Amino acid sequence: TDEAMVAFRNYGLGQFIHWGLYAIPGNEWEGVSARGGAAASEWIRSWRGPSAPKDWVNIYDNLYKQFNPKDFDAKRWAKQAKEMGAKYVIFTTKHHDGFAMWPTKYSPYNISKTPYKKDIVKEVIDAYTAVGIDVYLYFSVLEWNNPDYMGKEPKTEEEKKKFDKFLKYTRNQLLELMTNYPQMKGFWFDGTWDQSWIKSYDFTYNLEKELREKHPGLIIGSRFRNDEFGKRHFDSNGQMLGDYEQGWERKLPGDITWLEGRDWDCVMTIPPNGWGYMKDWSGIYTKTTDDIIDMLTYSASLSGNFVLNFGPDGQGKMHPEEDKVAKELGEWMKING
Ligand code: FUL
Repeated sequence: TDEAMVAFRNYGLGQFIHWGLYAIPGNEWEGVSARGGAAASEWIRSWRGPSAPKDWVNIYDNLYKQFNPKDFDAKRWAKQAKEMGAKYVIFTTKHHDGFAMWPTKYSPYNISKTPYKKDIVKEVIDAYTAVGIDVYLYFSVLEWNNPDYMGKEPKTEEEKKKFDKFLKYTRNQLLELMTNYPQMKGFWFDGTWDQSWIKSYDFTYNLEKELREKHPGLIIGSRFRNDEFGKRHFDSNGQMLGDYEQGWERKLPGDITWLEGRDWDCVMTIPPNGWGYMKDWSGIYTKTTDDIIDMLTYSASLSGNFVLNFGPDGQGKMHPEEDKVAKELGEWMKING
């Protein structure tokens, strides 16, 4: 609805949280760093090559047996976000590894099977909602460990059947999230880049209609479907405000005229890349609070929301550098926000 979009337009600053099983290794395993390869932090399950531990995927897929974050306190996160001046939070309900942070009925690979057991999505939603911060759910369609997920356009009858099953599963999980957490405001989709999803026109069209009918005012990010159809609600841009391969250079993007007249947000990390927890931040250029303020004010000048990412560790604590930026940004926001 219009009111929902007005709220979205007025957020200014948001918080992104990437938290899942990848927080346990924190970009390294038994002293060996995964840095440098394509497999940074939340992508670490794809760690390959000579530096990767033998049997790595199997080790990764069993990490859930150790997930028991003793320092996790959603209220503390929410308080920090509030003091930082964030008006909305985007939380990873399920990243590309397919592990669900809520006790989904539709897959056994979920939080209830960990020693922690409790529903983390619920804890996050309750805590943030209580301090007046709107909650959006990050949802990866792509699932690395799901045999029904193709990663390509299904061709044979058998592939079509499998993919059909996968689409039904995706729909079930989305409806489940909206039913379980009616306070949520929207979905920030991801992992929707391959042809199997992109070409499911009828499915995505009907799904969007159904989701919005069941949850009036639901806001859906552009990565739902990366075409004009998908861009109806807002453009979600990753790392757009800096050259993250080379490190942040206070360099503004070239042509951003396409953002004019659109609703958008830009999500950014403090280190050059990597959204989930990384233990070791040494030797990489990390953005300073001044850099962040530059990006935030620049986004605001183009009527976009700026979203700062946090990757808590396996116990539920933010990285000390993230704590520092949050505090300094909060002080600035109190005066200028
Ligand atoms: C990308 C993902 O592959 C990254 O892991 C991260 O979640 C980023 C926000 O979006 O598409």
